[in-house]
Formats: sequence, structure tokens, C-alpha cells
Amino acid sequence: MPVALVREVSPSISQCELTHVERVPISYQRAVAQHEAYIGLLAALGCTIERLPGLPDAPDAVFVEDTAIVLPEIAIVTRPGAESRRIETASTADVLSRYRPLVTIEAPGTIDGGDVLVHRSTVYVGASSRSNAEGTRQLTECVAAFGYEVRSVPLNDCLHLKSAACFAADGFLLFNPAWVDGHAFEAALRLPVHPDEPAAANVLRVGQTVVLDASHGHMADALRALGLQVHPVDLSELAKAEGAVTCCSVLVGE
Ligand code: CIR
Repeated sequence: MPVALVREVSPSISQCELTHVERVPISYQRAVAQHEAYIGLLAALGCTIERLPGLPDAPDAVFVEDTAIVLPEIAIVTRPGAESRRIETASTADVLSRYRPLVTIEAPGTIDGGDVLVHRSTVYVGASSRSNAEGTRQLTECVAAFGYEVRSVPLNDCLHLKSAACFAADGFLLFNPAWVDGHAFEAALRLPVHPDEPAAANVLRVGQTVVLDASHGHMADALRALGLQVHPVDLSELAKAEGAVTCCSVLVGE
């Protein structure tokens, strides 16, 4: 089972970046409690938890996914699209260097890890407001040697590619058709989200199980009906900061 890199919620989370959601008050205490429950679930599923150093002055630091992309062969330290988030990457790099050879996206390239979805040997990159063409070009160069093909995916009205689409299992895509064209992905099975749950495609695969937000009951039922093991977790407070289940960890496979 993988190592899960996580980082505590910053007390400054109320000053987080927001792009597609209205700012509403965030309870730091509730956010911390929900985040600890998320970490507890990953541990219960067999992950080894490694905590990155806290960054109290980086409001979005809990969303570690955006700071790195980890492949079996290499890890890519990102250069996040939001300037306020660039201070987050150095400490991720320090820890990741124990697990993988590292490369770093350099200016003027930008990539957020939330825009990068790896499935078999294809690396899908969301053409979001956070990840630019130069970042995608650098990523392509980094991974080509290992046989990965990079494809840029257009997005509408969502923060990151993984807000719009994730694989729940090999060849099984979840997606929101309002935000991304499901045919952009090679998949044997494509399941659109229920219209009442626009963000329900964001799921985290841990081994054979699927972690999803507890508010996505339609999606949980649909996945269970297809025989998948599903673990809901309540991240409603972090959702106010535009975060979701994939954002709060970087999984480093053995
Ligand atoms: C941001 O706008 O950067 C944060 N407030 C939310 C980041 C969520 N990360 C993710 O979806 N990978």
C-alpha cells in the first residue's frame, strides 16, 4: 500500500484561493477534525501516513496534491498556478526526494497536481486557469523517457481536471459532462455524475477501494451497485476552500 503525504490545515485557511465558489466562513476547528478523520481513513485502508511540515502562512497548504505528481519512475515538483501557493512546493520536494528522482517545473511553466490524471501510460493534463501550455510542455518532456504520452484536456467552469474527472478503477471513468468531455479519455466505462452532485467525479483510489465525499450519496450508491468498495468521508469544511478528496494527499506507491 502507498505512503500518503499529507499536511495539516493551516490556521490561515480562511484566506485560501477561491475561483469557482463564493467565500463563506470556514471553521478551522471543523476543518482540522475532518482532515484528521480523512487521515485516519487512509491509515485504516493501509496507507503509511507521512506528514509534511505545517505551513501556517500558506492558506492552501493542506491541498498537497497540487504540489507534486508522482509516477512509479519519477516525481515532478510542480509550480502552482496561484502565486500564493508556490511556497508550498519546497517542503514537498524535500520529502519526496527520499522516494523518487525529482524534476521541477520551472517558470514560466505552471502546473497544479490537481490537473494531472494518470491512467496506464497516459497523463491527462487539464487546460485550467492554473496549468499553462509551457508547464504541460515541460511535463511532457519529463515523462516521455518513461513511455508516457501527455494529452491536454479542455475544461469548462471548474478548478482542476480532477474536479471534473477521475478513474474509479482501471478503465472506469467518472466525469461531469458540464465540465469535461468524457470522450477525451480512453475508458471502457464512463459514468457521468448525478446532476445534483457536480463535484462527485473527484474520488481517490486507494488500492481496490474508492474514497469519496460523504455528500455524494448518488455516486456512492452507483459505485456500490457496480461492486466497488466505497468509503465516504466528510470534507464539507474543506470544500468551502474548493478542496476535495484527492487534493488532501499525494500517494506514493511502493
Ligand atoms: C486553490 O484554489 O488552490 C485551493 N483553494 C483549492 C485547491 C484544491 N486542490 C485540488 O483540487 N487539487
